[in-house]
Amino acid sequence: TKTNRLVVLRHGESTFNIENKFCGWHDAPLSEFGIQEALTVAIPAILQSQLEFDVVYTSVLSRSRQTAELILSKTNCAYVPIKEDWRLCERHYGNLTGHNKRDIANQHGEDQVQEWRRGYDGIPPPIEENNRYYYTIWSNPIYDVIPPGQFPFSESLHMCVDRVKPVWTEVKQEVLKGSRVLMCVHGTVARALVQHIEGISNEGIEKVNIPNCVPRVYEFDLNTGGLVGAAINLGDPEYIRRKTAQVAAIGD
Ligand code: DG2
Repeated sequence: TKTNRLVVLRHGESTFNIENKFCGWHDAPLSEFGIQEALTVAIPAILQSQLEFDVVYTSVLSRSRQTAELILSKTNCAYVPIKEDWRLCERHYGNLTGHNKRDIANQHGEDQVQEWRRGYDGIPPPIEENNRYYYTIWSNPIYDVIPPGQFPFSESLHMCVDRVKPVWTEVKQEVLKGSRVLMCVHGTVARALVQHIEGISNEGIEKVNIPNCVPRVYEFDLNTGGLVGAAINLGDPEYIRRKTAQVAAIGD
């Protein structure tokens, strides 16, 4: 049977990830470590598996775009087109945006924070005008493409799953036509994609955590459109386990 592969990847560590702050729609760049993660974790894994791409999808946020550009420039694929889509942005973290995850846990309790972070229908409180990032997010020109009425104030995983769905439908068609696609996205968007692709239940996806820069590879049967085998995370299993546990935790 003829098959084709698709890669889903979360961007490298951002300056907000390193400070353990909720980021969402704030456009934090990659940290120095995040750049190194792209160079020393994602790229060697992609080269070792001899993966090449015909098109790369990113969100309109710098951290996903920067990661994609690093990968393309170091894998002899600098000519590959990048398609930006706002619907691949991280979920909007509402009024949690910019706050330290541990501080929020100390104020509201760990269970509440984990419900906001991982609960399928956990919607963080909507962003308010006195939030430090309220105006920078609203007025960021990267969001000018958003249709009227669709600019969120906060989003659950469920809402993110719904907004990612039409993009996934489009990408799947391209994959099944033989296009080799890399999707360079965010933690919550990667979980939304994993749910669509692997058909995981709403309860099941709450337990999935996505580490930065670990390529997740899917193989599709081009005749049936179905998955061939399970997803494969490229890289050192011990490293992936450690990083996944870090993402799951609230941190200190
Ligand atoms: C993180 C995810 O998203 O945070 O928005 O803070 O992938 O863009 O770094 P990303 C954020 P958690 O849901 O893991 O707390």
